[in-house]
Amino acid sequence: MWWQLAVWASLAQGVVGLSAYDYNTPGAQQVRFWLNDGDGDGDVSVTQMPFLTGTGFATLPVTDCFADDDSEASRYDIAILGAPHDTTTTGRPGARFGPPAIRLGSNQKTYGLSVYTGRDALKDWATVVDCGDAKMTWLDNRHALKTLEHAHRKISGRPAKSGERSSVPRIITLGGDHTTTLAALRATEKHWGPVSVVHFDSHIDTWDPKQLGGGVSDYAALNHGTFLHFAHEENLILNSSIHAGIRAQVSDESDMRHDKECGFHSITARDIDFIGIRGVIDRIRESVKGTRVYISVDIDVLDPAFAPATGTPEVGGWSSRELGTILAGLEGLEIIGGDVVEVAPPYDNNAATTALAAAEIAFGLLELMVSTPVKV
Ligand SMILES: [Mn+2]
Repeated sequence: MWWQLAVWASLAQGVVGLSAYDYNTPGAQQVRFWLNDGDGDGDVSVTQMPFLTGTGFATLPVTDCFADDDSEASRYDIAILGAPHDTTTTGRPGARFGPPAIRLGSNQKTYGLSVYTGRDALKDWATVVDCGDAKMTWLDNRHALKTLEHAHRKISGRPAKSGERSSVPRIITLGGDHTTTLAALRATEKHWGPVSVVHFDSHIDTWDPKQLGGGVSDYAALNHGTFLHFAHEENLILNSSIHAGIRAQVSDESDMRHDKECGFHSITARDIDFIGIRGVIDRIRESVKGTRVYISVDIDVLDPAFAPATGTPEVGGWSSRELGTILAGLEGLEIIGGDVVEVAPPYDNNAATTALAAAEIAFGLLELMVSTPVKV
């Protein structure tokens, strides 16, 4: 029958069309699928598959940065360090499990070439390593924070690999509750002096210890809501510091007054609706102009829709794309250290949404550090 012929002809045409069609590059020759294409086990490589290798951040090799070795071969420019600590949190604990979760979330970052900047932060001038975690005890938070500070000092205590571009290795810390930032700031002060802190957070974290925690003891005074008060008291930070993404309630106006005394400007979460991402970037750059910068990102700056697994979540935050664009807008600042903190994996979902966001942010910090080398 003529209609049967027509059906067969169109089917045949479809099959021929399919085999010749490359949906990315119309007209290109079809390339044969490589799987099973070869002569057997000779094609199997134990080193080439880059995904899910279960090693360091972005599948970097985990390096022993604590050995007494400052030989040429042991040097690096940028180090990832885990700070598994959550005994100074006022809300839901669990951030002690943050570092391994963020590393797992970073497996997709093996291929480092950014479609936005055209730069591959893992293969640029900087030698980047993952130092594993600081060995912080969960039974004494003062001892734990001292350990973290010493880990920072040890890691940044050897000359940087690329001496012509950077003198001191810079560290990106994976938290851990936010008190871990105080240990990092104490260590950076030794090399860089007081710095501006760009503090992405839904909370101000400058609370007077008498206000947050009720001043019941000196031990209780230092926590993840007061560490910036202590950073100010210890002259670790400059009054050009700035919060970004603030939205959590405070107890009374004295909290905001005290926040100003600690040297902070402020951008609220809702400001982005009026001044836009460009406005947020401009305000941050204006605030820290001419100073060295430490960028601290509390994952709770993101809306719980993007980062549910955190100690003290606050509704109405920024999206992970908005934060990524804001971070990228800080390129060119002299960033001497940074962190992503308050990732508490027990509250994450099966897709590990929070850990993925944290890995994205940590990689964003790495890109900024690679974009702008800093010398003491
Ligand atoms: Mn915080």
